[in-house]
Amino acid sequence: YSDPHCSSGRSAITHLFEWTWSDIAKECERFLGPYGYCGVQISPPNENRVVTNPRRPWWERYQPVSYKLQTRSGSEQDLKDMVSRCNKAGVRIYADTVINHMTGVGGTGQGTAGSSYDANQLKYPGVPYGPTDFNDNSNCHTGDMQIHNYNNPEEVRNCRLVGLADLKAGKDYVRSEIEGYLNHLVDIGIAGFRVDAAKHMWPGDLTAIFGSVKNLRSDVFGGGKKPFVFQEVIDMGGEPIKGDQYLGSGRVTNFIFGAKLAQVFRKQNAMKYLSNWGSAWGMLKSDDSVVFIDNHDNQRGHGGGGGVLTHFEPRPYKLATAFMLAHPYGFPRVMSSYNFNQANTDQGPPQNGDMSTKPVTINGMVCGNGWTCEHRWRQMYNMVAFRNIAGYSGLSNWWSGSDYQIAFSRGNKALIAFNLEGYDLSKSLNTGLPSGSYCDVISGNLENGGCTGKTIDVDGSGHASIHISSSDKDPMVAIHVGAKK
Ligand code: LM2
Ligand code: CA
Repeated sequence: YSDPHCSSGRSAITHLFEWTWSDIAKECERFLGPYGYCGVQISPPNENRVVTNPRRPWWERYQPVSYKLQTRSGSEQDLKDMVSRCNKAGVRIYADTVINHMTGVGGTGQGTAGSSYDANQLKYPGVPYGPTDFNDNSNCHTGDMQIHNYNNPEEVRNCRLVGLADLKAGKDYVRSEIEGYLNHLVDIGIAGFRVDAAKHMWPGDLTAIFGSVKNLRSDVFGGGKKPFVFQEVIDMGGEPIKGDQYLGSGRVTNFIFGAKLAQVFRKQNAMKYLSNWGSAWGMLKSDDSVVFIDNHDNQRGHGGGGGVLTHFEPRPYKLATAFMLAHPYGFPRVMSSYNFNQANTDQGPPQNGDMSTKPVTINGMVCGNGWTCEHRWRQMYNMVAFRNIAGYSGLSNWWSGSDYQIAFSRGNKALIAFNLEGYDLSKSLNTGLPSGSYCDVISGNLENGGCTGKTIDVDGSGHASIHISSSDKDPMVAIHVGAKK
């Protein structure tokens, strides 16, 4: 379950948070395929509760009403069309699956596919689930049925997360409904699953569920392939529930990664200490991790959030993302956001008057209509290409100068250098690269045989004179053998 099934030579995904399926299909064809992204994490594709107060918040999608594939991102037909077009473009689709719970308890209403629900009586006829399919006071002992104590794993897994009706995933019927949903997505041609709130599920239930899910479509992926599974476990190191308890059913989202890099790129912890970046920092093994600088939760203070870098601080955010993509540790996910008022952590995606989602407009390389599209920033997409070119080459030629100056290579394929000091870096460094004239892919591109940004010359011994001014827009340079004059 830990192979993302990227098409050949690709190595990073993006999360197109709240995009519609038709916009994602177009983005696969016009951008993600050509620019070398491996895949896309999509918002939950199943029917969710329609929340109108606040007005259609992003988090309504984390309140399932059924497993029908109709949401504000589109219909089942739209989803199928997107998956097949993206697969054709060499881009994989990973579905965000919410299988720990249904809606918040209390109240009645409708879902995005028109199914009714009665959360007073725990009835979800669109599945159908009834009251006996949920955990109750026989296995959740907190009185109010809510989770309060994160030091008690039974409470975290059997009680209600922020009041959400908690499914009894140990029950055969519940498992079979969840498996039916996941198999439906596999039939459509998706490559894997992000598992929302995995921390709130028993690892044994997850291994049983994924153990029964079909193999991926052989016409797309070849025979005998298990879906890629990455499980959302917020483990900052201080609780009895640990990420490594979930490795039997796939990878785990690594939350220490973004928190630690935020400190480094905010100059609260010396960058030179990154020389042993990886398990030595209390993180999972590289092959067990999905890594990211921020996600849709913690960029707005939800999901254990706060303190991470986001697109609201573009300079350190680009530096941290470039480090993530340059370094071999983990399987990286680039966040792609919409703009929002930071005082309003509920705000949903850009919406029309009728509450439908606004399309992503494209002007040159930039997105409009309130979509931020970090994945289209030059520094991001060029570092995705850098990672693809680096491939399996290990980290080499580690160099550090003062506290906030580092450089490293990826074998004889690529080199990156950073200078966060308040003064310039000028230094001859061993790049490990073949001699030649390379374009710095941070300050520009290789176009018509020339560099639109800085040029860096590597001599016959593999050395290059690296110059990074403290006042550079992005105080880093990156070169690779795919962008040579
Ligand atoms: C997660 N991890 O396991 C995410 O980190 C977390 O952000 C998700 O909550 C959670 N799982 C459920 O998928 C998000 C959001 C919450 C929101 C829930 C459900 O962060 O704010 O809760 O989705 O939509 C909302 C209200 C909350 C209310 C709840 C139930 O904000 O006040 O609780 O709905 O009605 C009474
Ligand atoms: Ca649970």
